[in-house]
Amino acid sequence: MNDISDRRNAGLKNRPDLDAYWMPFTANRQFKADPRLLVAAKGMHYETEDGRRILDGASGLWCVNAGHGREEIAAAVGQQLLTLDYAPSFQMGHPLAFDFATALAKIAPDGLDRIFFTNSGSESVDTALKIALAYHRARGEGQRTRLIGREKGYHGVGFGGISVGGLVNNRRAFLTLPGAEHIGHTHDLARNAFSKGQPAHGAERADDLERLIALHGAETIAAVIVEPVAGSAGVLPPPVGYLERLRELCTRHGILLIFDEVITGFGRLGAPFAAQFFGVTPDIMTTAKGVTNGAFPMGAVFVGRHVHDAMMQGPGGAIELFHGYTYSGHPAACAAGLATLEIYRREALLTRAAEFAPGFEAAVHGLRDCPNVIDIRNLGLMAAVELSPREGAPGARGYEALNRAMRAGALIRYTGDTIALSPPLIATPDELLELVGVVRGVLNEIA
Ligand code: PXG
Ligand code: PLP
Repeated sequence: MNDISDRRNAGLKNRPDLDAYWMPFTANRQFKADPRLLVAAKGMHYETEDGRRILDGASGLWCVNAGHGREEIAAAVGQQLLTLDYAPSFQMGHPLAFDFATALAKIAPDGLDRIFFTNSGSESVDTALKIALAYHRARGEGQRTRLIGREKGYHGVGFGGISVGGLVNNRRAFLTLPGAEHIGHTHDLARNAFSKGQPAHGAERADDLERLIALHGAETIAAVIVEPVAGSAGVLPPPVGYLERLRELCTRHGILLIFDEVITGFGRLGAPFAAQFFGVTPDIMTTAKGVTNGAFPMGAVFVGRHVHDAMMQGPGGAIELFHGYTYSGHPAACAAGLATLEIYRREALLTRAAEFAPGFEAAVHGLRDCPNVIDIRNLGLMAAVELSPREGAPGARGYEALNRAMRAGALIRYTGDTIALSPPLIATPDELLELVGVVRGVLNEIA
């Protein structure tokens, strides 16, 4: 049975064979013993295989910013696949890729108006790191090869991304690039627990970059990459003044600053991008997820005009960047992206989070008195509730929260013992309160 509605109607009786699919970032044996299957989605809700409606408190995986089942996106993709399903991306073009890049450039932070297309956040990150290296080389500074990330950072799963990434489980079993180093993270419960919005303490953690500069020499450093708000690590907004300080240090030392906006991009904070929200402009910005509302795999790297132009040198017939993907600027992805941007524009979704952030903040911080809560963090329409780990079983409370929330009718994210909320930007105030209410019930049940 292939038809999704048939499968939905058949419910549990029609459960697929679970063995062949090796699931990503999942405890496969645990999942397959007690699977959680979603079969349909519309607006703010998923539907499970047993026909229950689940409020989406996570925008899928931080990507379905305009809510589920948007007909304009489906129609645009279907139409495009029948008009031009695929066009070679190397040495050939098609109109939609140019149109979509132009449309993205119009909402981009100042000067970041040259767009390189990828298929995911991981590819966007690897692309940005490679552009940084190639840029310095093109300017005669090929000795700038070090790439600096931050502890607790998540930059996807490519070899570049895990090298600058700072989540140890994502690195342990693998090789990482030589020359990748890390500045310290900003998670500081002692000084900042229960901060509303940006924490007051920790701008000086940016000065950690000076330690690496003193150790290696700025002339060996190509780029610094950070998430403006760390997402996967459990929603860590930057301390007041921190991003400004990083920007200033990078500028002073000729180091490119890369913001990884795979989660913060496309309205999560109440501005199109975190760069605009914070008023700090990086040299390169990586995006994915919300670029197509999660409906089609795609990523986009926003490159500063100065970086791009420095590489448009040499003989006219020379390829300026030996990099790209079979599916860079895929016609259907561009169609999905253009339809997504139109929805964002028409419904003013890229600034909507600003309107609802204060109410969401108040509601989420109302969970402070629930059992085991040791911190609550928030910015825009993203928030985290950190629980103390159960004695001898770190992560157990987080996993229990996911399962209990599913049973209570809401999808949340968890990482370790931190629960993360990032509802679609179409959420009504009542739906935001409902989501927080489910979390309250769940927290009160967890021993
Ligand atoms: N950079 C950042 C900042 C991300 O958040 C990626 C890169 C990689 O994107 P792709 O498309 O290759 O997955 C991400 C992705 C979670 C979670 O809930 C976060 C992500 C993906 C899946 C789960 O922690 N972020
Ligand atoms: N592996 C092989 C053998 C290939 O031919 C290609 C692309 O032509 C790739 C990997 C890269 O695939 P993609 O361009 O989809 O990233």
